[in-house]
Amino acid sequence: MGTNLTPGSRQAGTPENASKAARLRALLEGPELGFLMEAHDGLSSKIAEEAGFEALWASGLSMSAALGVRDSNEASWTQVLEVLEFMADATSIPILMDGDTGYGNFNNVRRLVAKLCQRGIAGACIEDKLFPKTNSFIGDGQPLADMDEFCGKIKAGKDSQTDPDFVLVARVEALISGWGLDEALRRAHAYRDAGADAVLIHSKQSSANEIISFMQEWDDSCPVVIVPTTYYGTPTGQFRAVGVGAVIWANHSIRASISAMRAAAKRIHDEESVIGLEDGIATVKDIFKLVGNDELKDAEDRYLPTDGDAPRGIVLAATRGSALGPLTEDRPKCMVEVQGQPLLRRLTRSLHQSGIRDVAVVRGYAKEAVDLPNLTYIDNDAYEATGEAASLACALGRLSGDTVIAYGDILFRRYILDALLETHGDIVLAVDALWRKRTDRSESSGRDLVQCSRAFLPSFIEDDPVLLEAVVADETAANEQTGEWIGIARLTAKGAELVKAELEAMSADGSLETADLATLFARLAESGNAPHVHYVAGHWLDVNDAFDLARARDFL
Ligand code: SPV
Ligand code: MG
Repeated sequence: MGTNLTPGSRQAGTPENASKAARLRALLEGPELGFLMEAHDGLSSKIAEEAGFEALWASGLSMSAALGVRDSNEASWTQVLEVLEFMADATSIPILMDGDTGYGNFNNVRRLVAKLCQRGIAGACIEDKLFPKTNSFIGDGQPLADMDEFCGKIKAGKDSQTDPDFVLVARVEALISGWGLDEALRRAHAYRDAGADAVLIHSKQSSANEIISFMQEWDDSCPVVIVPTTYYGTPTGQFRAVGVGAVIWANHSIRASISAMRAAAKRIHDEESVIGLEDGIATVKDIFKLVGNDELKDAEDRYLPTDGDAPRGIVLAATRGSALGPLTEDRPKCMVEVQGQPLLRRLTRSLHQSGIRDVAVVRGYAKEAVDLPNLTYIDNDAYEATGEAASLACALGRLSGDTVIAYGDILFRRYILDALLETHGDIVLAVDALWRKRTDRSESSGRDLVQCSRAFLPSFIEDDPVLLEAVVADETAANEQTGEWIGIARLTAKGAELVKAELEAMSADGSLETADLATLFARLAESGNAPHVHYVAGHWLDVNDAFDLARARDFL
């Protein structure tokens, strides 16, 4: 909606970028019977456009009713103008405004028309009755305006339009007031001669006879618009056959909504519950869709500051952690609680505290159990047969810009991440130099031992970058340059591109499925894009088994 025009459905000969007024004009003047659907606010306008209507009737009756007042000019013209503005903003189709009697004399019509043009309203319909108006279906014999005075209003309106295609429709109430066909035709001709772009001939009979008679006498010198509210039983084909220009379905949106709202309110009141209703009404998501929340999300991405360009987080949490036994029967280990909170909650809080608010979690095992709020979830449904590199590949779409990658089963002191975020290098791994102090590692722990270009010795000075050289196969192959990657990596935009390219290469050569992330980083080192190493000295842990869990409690 909004700017989503459907050119195919437009009246032939109207260019796609024509103004709304030009499109309303084409709809009235075109060879096909046109239809205008009543709308009374932004939402009903959107719904009418969604249904396929090419123009809207901003009904005075309906707009008044929606405001809870009578169709007797109780809402001021500027209040109506405000409603119209919402309607016009909400849609891309033209609006014909029900201008009642013009809110006063010729001078009021001048101002009304000028304002409508300013607000992008395509046309107005004014009727030859007296201010304050009375709805045509109330009583009999409503007084008509003096014909010449009304012609002056039409002239004044036409002289005031700033859009050359603005449509002024003159509504003839002679049949409503019981003056008969001749008076109706006399007035219709006079109004056309005064400059009206179309005439609306209104009737409150239950048959279309007087409308058909009018059409048979009409000389076709301008389009005729009708409102078959009371003679709704007449097949639409008959209106086509007699050359009607457009039909207004004048109040059906508000009437439909009254019935629906009344039934819903009564049921909720009587049942003291919404259970019975829920399946039959629009969803909240439907509301979001109608009002275009997706567009707002896109705009936020474009215009809102991105936390000072804070990195985005990717947490890999697809594995079960079977060494934790029954604790991970119904949840993966990232959701195992440590002192009353899931590990993942603690981890994401650490990320948040370091300014990383936009965090995606790659889930796999028991993914339904990973349901913490305010996180984006990505699923690795092949988690049983794949490793961490494959999980990261599931988040390929998120690998752009500054990024922090973390395993979902780690805890660390905040300064580690803060310091890592300060480092240089396109890919930087936090590596524990004191890895040998981590004793009692079980078989299941799968440590990421890595060999670095320089060791972290007592004399270590951070000058030249330390680079990752290789993955160390097992502890017996370790030397003094060995450290343990703690499961956190920081990437710049370029680093993210390098990682992405390597993941793609691994996918191509078949090694992606089972690889862990240390292997991915070692491959980058081999291909001349060695990740930098940022040494830390303890102050972190990962959780693989019950011992780790006990350590985690102490850690906190
Ligand atoms: C309206 O919809 O407000 C109209 C049409 O003016 S009718 O109610 O039929 O008069
Ligand atoms: Mg009206």
